[in-house]
Amino acid sequence: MLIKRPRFSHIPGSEITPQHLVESRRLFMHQLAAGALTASSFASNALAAESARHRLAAPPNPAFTAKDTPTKFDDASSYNNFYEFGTDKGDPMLYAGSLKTRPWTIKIDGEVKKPLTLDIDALMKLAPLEERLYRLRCVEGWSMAIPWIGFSLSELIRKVEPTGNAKYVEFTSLADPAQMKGVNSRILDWPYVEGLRIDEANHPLALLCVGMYGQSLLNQNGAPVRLVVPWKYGFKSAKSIVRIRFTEHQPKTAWNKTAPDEYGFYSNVNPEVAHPRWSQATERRIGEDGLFTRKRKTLMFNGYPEVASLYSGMDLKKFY
Ligand SMILES: Nc1nc2c(c(=O)[nH]1)N[C@H]1C(S)=C(S)[C@@H](COP(=O)(O)O)O[C@H]1N2
Ligand SMILES: [Mo]
Repeated sequence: MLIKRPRFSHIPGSEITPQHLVESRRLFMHQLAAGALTASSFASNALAAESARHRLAAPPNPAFTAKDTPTKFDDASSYNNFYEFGTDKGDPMLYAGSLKTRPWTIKIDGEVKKPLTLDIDALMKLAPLEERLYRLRCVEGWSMAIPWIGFSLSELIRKVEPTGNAKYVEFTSLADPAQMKGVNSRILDWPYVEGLRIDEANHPLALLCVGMYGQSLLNQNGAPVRLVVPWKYGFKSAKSIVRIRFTEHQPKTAWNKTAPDEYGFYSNVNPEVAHPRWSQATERRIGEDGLFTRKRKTLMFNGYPEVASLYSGMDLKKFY
């Protein structure tokens, strides 16, 4: 997120991004087809194997596929917010390589009848994986459309059987200064904590996400598991989650603790409620950043009107 209003500057994909591996594979196939494969193509072959290792198959779910053109993989994996690795957009790509995502354990506890401690590979088999193209709108005023892979968070909630006291769900990200250089800075009150009301968490749109663009999540995008809540500002979608706790009281979230007048608990995308320091009425779609490109109008609930009933009778100016 931000302290100061940022200016978008395009960060070119690194030489080492998996997209580069994909490109190499394409080249390899091309050479293969052209019969021009020689010993010198051996290197691309190794790159192809590396790319295949991350492949994650999931059929697209048409009911959750936005009409938008997907953002380029290179942009989605190089222009990131993940303050545990630094505050610049390019920091996560540069520094998240130090995060070890196996073994990885997620604890699900609090107000549930069946608490669970799950290994990430077991979590990934809890429900069928599917691909969903969702818009992601950052509070900073930019957006993307990303083909995420995962399943509805409600699938997990069902398995742990929340008690009658479970009114909220709290999500905690890993905060290990040994693996995450940004955690040594005091820019946020670590660990990164986010939360949802339980009915929001149970909405089918709320996605427990383990992949994107046909492969497992890259570290900079929140590997091995993150949340994606497409009708809320991006910061609600906590990355690299280690704990999911069901609570009776509203969780204290990291951004709300840091700047309560700027970041509320709900944080629904709302073009009518300005951030105290800038309007939220428009957005820049990453990849459409040409000199003469018009900004897009931001849509209520980020263009997911089906969630409106969750907030009926609520003053969304007050509960921002
Ligand atoms: N743990 C953690 N989760 C986080 C953040 C963060 O700094 N730390 N940034 C948030 C913000 S502000 C946004 S916009 C999205 C960005 O997700 P992306 O980089 O995969 O597009 O992640 C969110 N999740
Ligand atoms: Mo954000």
